[in-house]
Amino acid sequence: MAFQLPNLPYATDALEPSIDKMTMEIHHGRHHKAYVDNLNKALEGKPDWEKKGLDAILADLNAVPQDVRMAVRNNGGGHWNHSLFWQIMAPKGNGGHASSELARAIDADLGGMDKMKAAVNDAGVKRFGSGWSWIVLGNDGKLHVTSTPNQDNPLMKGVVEVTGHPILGVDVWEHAYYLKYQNKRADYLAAWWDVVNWGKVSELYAQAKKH
Ligand code: MN3
Repeated sequence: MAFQLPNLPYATDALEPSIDKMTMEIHHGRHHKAYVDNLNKALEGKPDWEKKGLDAILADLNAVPQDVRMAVRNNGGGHWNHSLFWQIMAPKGNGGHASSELARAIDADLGGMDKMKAAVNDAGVKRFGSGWSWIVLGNDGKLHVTSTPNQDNPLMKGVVEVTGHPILGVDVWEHAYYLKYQNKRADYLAAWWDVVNWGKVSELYAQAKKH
């Protein structure tokens, strides 16, 4: 069972005006597809690794054969990160609200919704070059805002600064926003909150709490 490109849970124009149709088409159909194809190429002839599952592979990259470790880190991370990204977005007005449990944790750990958004935006804007800004549930049971370079992911123990289970992640690679926002990453991040699927983020928080 090779890794597969997941379908988008909405049409490519569904996130307008925050994210334009052409960006979604290229981002999902070409960028994400390339991560999936290259991950499958890296693990070709290594069925044990495919069976292990992507979460477990990313959490223990040092166990991946050295000759394909960097390809798995980049493309496995890319596949995982984008699969999350599509799920945690919804058309404007359809994203629902944070569950009371999640809202309480955001208040307690991140100073409330406004401060949390400012922290995620700040981490995204300050990420030099390409990467992601995240909210993770840490091993301490608290929420943390963090950022990773390239396609690194907070599951990658021994690789990233802050490990934890991601419940929200925003792509700050130029390919995620350049057609519409050009160099204005902060404007993209500001508009992005309109299309967050809080129902899904709440679900991911509840799942992460069970781990
Ligand atoms: Mn991307």
